[in-house]
Amino acid sequence: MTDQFSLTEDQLAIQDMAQKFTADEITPHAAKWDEDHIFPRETIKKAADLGFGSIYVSEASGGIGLGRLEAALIMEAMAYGCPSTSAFISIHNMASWMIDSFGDQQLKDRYLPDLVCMDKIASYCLTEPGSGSDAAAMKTTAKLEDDHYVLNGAKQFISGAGENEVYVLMARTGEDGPKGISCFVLEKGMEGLGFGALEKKLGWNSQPTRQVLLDNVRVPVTNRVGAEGDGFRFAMMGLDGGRLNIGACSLGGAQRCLDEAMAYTMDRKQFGQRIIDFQNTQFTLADMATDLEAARWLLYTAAAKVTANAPDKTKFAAMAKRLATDSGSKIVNDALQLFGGYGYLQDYPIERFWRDLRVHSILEGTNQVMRMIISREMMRQ
Ligand code: FAD
Ligand code: 2MC
Repeated sequence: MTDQFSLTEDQLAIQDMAQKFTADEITPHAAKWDEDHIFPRETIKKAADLGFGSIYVSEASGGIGLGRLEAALIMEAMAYGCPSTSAFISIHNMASWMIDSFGDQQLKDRYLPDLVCMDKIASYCLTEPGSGSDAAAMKTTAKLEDDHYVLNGAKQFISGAGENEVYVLMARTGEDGPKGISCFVLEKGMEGLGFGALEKKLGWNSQPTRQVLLDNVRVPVTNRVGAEGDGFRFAMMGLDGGRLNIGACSLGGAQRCLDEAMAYTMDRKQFGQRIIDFQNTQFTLADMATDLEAARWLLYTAAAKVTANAPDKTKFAAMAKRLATDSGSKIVNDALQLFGGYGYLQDYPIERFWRDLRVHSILEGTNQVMRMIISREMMRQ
């Protein structure tokens, strides 16, 4: 199992560990987390005990220093139980990686020890009420006053806001456009840092989403990540990996629903025969499996490219996110159809996966933005 189209022994072992963790700690509880909107902080901490909070944070900073394919395997495995919780852990990984990759040593020393073990959890704050897809049009300002920046503005749709302790936040320190944006680390409890009301959502109910509100928040200069003006580039580099993970969460959710649909259609009978004995069912299942494998292997290829810092990594990450999230949602929708009316009930997990995966085509860059990135790169190359 070591040729270029197979996972290595180490990767299989990581996948196995993540699958076992999911079966024991996530799958039995995910429906309740969704129904009662429970944020499973204790389970997330147990995931961090296995290193899943710092998958691609360097070993020098206390992380487990793995590559993006390993991260995708872990996210895919955890999403088999709960896509929302898996994606939440992915966002923390993305924000922690930005501090590790672009922060200076004092910033790493101050924040990463608590982040790698997830005693503290990090949010990623890019989107604003007036700038979602056009992220570089952000209006939040950071004005330098002696040894502090003073931040004012609002961030929209922030996963973990209000619960999390650390906020990796992009704000404008200079000119209009991407080159005037810098990256900062903020902490819950800083004066003037507030949160909006809890958003009521279609899915992703195991984690809170709120606005982050900035009213003259004084942030020490030492909390700036990297140089002034580099924040947008850091944010985009973070998203190259984040998008792989969101795609992987769709793969895990789709695999779960495919497995559930196989089992259900083998059991359920109509017209005197099993649902799976109708050729329509077999063809539907065959297409679901084929589309899932195609998306999975593009995603694994893209992950290897991001690890290797390949010149076409951004294009491949966008392609993989687009395909895995669209295919994942279609596969879950087909599974729901094969369940008939029962797929629509909360007695079965399909409707939860349907709701949770829907947002993956929207966040971390909509799938229209993914097409924009892909076509731009095609024209450039
Ligand atoms: P808009 O940008 O207003 O887009 C509306 C529609 O127009 C979309 O269909 C879009 O594809 C389309 N569109 C826009 N521009 C173009 C174009 N040039 N060509 C073609 N079509 C276009 N953000 C964070 O920073 N941190 C988070 O933790 C976070 N978590 C989130 C959690 C949830 C549950 C949700 C729903 C969102 C989250 N987001 C987060 C925000 C998310 O990234 C944005 O919602 C997303 O980027 C889209 O921005 P928008 O919602 O403003 O939509
Ligand atoms: N890696 C490194 N640098 C990058 C990059 C990447 N992946 N993408 C862009 N850049 C650089 C780019 O090279 C350019 O620098 P330079 O002029 O020096 O070459 C600079 O950043 C500006 O890039 P663009 O000119 O492409 O910027 P533009 O404003 O035209 O569009 C776009 C960028 C549309 C791709 C970006 O705004 C985008 O990704 N929008 C979607 C927003 C998004 O994904 N939000 C997700 C929020 S997080 C979330 O949803 C969660 C759930 C956590």
